[in-house]
Amino acid sequence: MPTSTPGKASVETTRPAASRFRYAGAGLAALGALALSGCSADQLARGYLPAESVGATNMTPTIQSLWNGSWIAALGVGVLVWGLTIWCVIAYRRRAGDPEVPPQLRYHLPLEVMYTAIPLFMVAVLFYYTATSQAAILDLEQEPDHTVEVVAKQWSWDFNYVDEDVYETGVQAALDGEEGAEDRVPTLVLPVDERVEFVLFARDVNHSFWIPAFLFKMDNIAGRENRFQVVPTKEGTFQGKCAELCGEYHSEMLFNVEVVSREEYDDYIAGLEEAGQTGQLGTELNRSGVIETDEGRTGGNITGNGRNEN
Ligand SMILES: [Cu+2]
Repeated sequence: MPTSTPGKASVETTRPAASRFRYAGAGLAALGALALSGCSADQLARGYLPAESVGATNMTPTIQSLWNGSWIAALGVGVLVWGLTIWCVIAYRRRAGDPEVPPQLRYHLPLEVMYTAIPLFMVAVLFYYTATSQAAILDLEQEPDHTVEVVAKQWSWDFNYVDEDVYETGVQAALDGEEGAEDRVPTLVLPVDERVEFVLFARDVNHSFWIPAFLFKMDNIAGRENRFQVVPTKEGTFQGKCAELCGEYHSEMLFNVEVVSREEYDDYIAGLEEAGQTGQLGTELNRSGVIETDEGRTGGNITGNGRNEN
């Protein structure tokens, strides 16, 4: 027989449902306004990454989805945590007539297991996607169609086209307010849809080879050799820059990247030959005494080129 519990209803102090909906509605409206202010569906879809990165290389879809997935996961967790926090603050705030100390829930084992296990699971998921993406991005298993040595120096770049045995060399961009600075920086020319392996060196201090449209950068470390491969998949002109603070004119350490058809690439290489830019710009140009190239990691031309002359 069910019996009534006299007095139970008299301690009911929760707010009317309509009031709670008003709080939730205001919160959602604020979030919506934040999300929608000044952004298009396009920008949102690519997570505010540069527009020119869409389809730029074989790896940009992987990087794009890792970026977007991480943000969606982080925002989901954020909204849940903020939502629960705000709900607790409002629903369980102290009211007149409440006891001095509310019921204490410490040493609640299931709760503690839950808030250990769930973050571990989330970190494991993020780790999995990061590790698999990174392994794909840094994979060197395939035979490249071209090898380009990217030699960073204060404050410009040399590009050695290893298979073609030609080079391009640059000087820093003089950013003096005059138009056309981008025409005076070195240009890296790559054939579209062909796999290129970059071999990164530094002549003096550490630098970083960054093509923002490729959504990827890698450091040029003094005395080390770093490598990565990529397949540019979209013709066009992109900007490149140094992404490691390397001294006074770091901001002028700029270059262009032109992804062109195979015919244009061959023309470009022929032009370098005609200009007499044959051979490779090796370690003989390194700043003496600063660099000791790591002998155990030879691979590119530069490591075996004139290193005894220093
Ligand atoms: Cu630099």
